[in-house]
Amino acid sequence: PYTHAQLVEKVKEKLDDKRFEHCLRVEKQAIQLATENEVDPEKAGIAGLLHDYAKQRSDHDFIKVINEKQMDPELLDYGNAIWHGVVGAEFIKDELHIFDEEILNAVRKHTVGAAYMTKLDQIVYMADYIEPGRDFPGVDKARQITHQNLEKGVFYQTRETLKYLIENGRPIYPGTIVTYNAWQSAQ
Ligand code: DGI
Ligand code: FE
Ligand code: FE
Ligand code: FE
Repeated sequence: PYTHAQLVEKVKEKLDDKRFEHCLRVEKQAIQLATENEVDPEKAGIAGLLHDYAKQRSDHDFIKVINEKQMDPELLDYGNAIWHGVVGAEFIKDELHIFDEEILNAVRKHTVGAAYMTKLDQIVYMADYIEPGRDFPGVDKARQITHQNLEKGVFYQTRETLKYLIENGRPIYPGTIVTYNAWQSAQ
């Protein structure tokens, strides 16, 4: 297996500086949230470091993996925003030889969430949203809610993301709506 330092190098190789630095901040934020929520901070850190590993792959690369691995063809109706997590985990397996399904699932769910999310899934989802480099209206509220109650943070992010997508006329991946409905009771 690759050492932590080698994984950092691999991530750096595949991303521009801005995106790479975001990944380092998500790693740190995930470790902090893991500590607050009694989750294995090492797993959370690795998942945070790797979550956007595939973010700068071409559409062609993603489409090839979706077809070759016979993933849900409905994925083809979306784009990089959805693919880099759901499909991106396949690049992490194939190129970085990480086979821990808890880590891979946290990467898969980091953009869209899911009806069922482990604490680790929730941590990576929220760390990506509240890492200190994020600056959007509502981010401080998101930070406050998340540190107080991780599950409330999940619902808050899902709701805000849906509002943002609708206001901007963007397509909604059905999984995003599934997440929103499933997490109602957390609010
Ligand atoms: O990769 P990051 O920029 O760090 O963050 P992310 O993976 O959470 O989100 C990537 C983008 O995906 C972000 O601009 C919001 C967008 N997104 C999330 N859910 C959906 C979505 N875009 C579409 N079209 N549909 C969704 O359901
Ligand atoms: Fe992402
Ligand atoms: Fe996210
Ligand atoms: Fe990210």
